[in-house]
Amino acid sequence: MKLYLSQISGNSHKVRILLALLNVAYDKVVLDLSKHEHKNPEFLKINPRGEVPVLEDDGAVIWDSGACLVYIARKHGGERWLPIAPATMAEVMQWLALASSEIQFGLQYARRGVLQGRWTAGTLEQGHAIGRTALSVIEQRLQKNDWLALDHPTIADVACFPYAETAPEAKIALDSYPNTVKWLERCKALPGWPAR
Ligand SMILES: N[C@@H](CCC(=O)N[C@@H](CS)C(=O)NCC(=O)O)C(=O)O
Repeated sequence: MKLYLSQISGNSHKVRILLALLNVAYDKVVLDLSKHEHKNPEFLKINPRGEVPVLEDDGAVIWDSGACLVYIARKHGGERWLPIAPATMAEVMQWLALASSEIQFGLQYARRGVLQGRWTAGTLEQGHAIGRTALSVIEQRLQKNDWLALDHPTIADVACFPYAETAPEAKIALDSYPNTVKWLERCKALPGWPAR
């Protein structure tokens, strides 16, 4: 298995987390986004979106962090990380949807703007408004539950973790989200959970 990633990328971090939790060996190809290596013609043949992460395995090429999580969970995670019963699978997938909508367009893009000065998808204020929607949804769920989708950790938690953790880098303090802070710690305490 080969993972194309960048060190700063929260989406790459999601895939690294699941591979580490499941103890799956893989080779890393680290791209330097500041040198636009993800826009090289060679890489665009692998991912026409010109983004990391991308996973290659057994002839399959999978781009998008959510798709990578689904692939790894189904291949290596048994029933635990992505169950296949209709209702439970859907409950997990709704959090992957949050990760690729409000979390990406709010928390991820506000962080990118703050750290890299790139504001291609709205202002800091707009990013904060969308990002706070994501954090409120997470916070509300965690008021009565330890994990996002089910009563144990799943790829829902992995998908939502990185940009919730880095919200302060997007200038969103987590003080107003105490259950989210506890959940971040709970995630990091899982055996094998890798540092950023
Ligand atoms: N929805 C995609 C988003 C991927 C994405 O935004 N990747 C960033 C790094 S975290 C990237 O490669 N950005 C390239 C760019 O901004 O030009 C996913 O979940 O994988």
